[in-house]
Amino acid sequence: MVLILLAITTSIFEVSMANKDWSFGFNYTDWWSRFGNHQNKTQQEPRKIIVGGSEHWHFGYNYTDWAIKNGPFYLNDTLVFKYDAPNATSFPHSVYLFPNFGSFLNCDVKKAKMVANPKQGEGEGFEFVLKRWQPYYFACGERNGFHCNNGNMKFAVMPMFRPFWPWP
Ligand SMILES: *[C@@H]1O[C@H](CO)[C@@H](O)[C@H](O)[C@H]1NC(C)=O
Ligand SMILES: *[C@@H]1O[C@H](CO)[C@@H](O)[C@H](O)[C@H]1NC(C)=O
Ligand SMILES: *[C@@H]1O[C@H](CO)[C@@H](O)[C@H](O)[C@H]1NC(C)=O
Ligand SMILES: *[C@@H]1O[C@H](CO)[C@@H](O)[C@H](O)[C@H]1NC(C)=O
Ligand SMILES: *[C@@H]1O[C@H](CO)[C@@H](O)[C@H](O)[C@H]1NC(C)=O
Ligand SMILES: [Cu+2]
Repeated sequence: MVLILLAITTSIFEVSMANKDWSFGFNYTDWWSRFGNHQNKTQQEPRKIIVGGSEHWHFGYNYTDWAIKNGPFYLNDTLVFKYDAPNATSFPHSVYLFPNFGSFLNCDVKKAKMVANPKQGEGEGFEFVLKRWQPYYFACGERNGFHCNNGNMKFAVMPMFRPFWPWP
């Protein structure tokens, strides 16, 4: 998470350095057009986001990359995890939450809490609402961390407050 924040901060810094207007004070119009929330009012309702998009929740997709490209996520947004129930030829998946960054980094599934079992991803999928202002560390808990470690089935989310000022 710290690394992600650092990367974002760095990229903002680089863009701002490239913009010479900034040396003459803060241009709010310009700032907004670059970094502001461009969603209009109808889009400021909480969103429902399918984790992985059309890839759904499976082994081998880079969910960290997905989370960076599809973020930021906001409070009360819903993440939807879609995965088929296991059958004779497919492996099960699940959704676990790690209590802290360390166990997330190491895919220490024993310390994690299961929030959806291998059957709950069927059909419309398992819905998880980002209710609290805290980092969430998601992963698949199957095969004692193998899917998390080797299958990239993990990502972190820090929901943000929606901007409360109106923008026409
Ligand atoms: C601020 O930025 C906008 C958009 O780039 C530009 O149109 C405007 O002239 C700038 N205002 C000032 C005071 O530099
Ligand atoms: C807001 O965004 C939605 C979806 O993109 C669009 O259908 C709608 O026309 C937009 N409304 C305004 C006022 O721009
Ligand atoms: C997944 O994507 C992230 C961010 O783009 C990247 O840093 C990381 O190396 C990727 N992981 C793998 C295993 O490709
Ligand atoms: C999220 O939803 C709850 C319950 O609907 C509501 O009380 C709360 O104010 C909402 N929080 C935000 C930041 O929108
Ligand atoms: C098992 O599940 C996979 C993935 O959901 C599916 O593609 C496959 O057809 C299923 N196989 C059987 C025998 O049901
Ligand atoms: Cu899995």
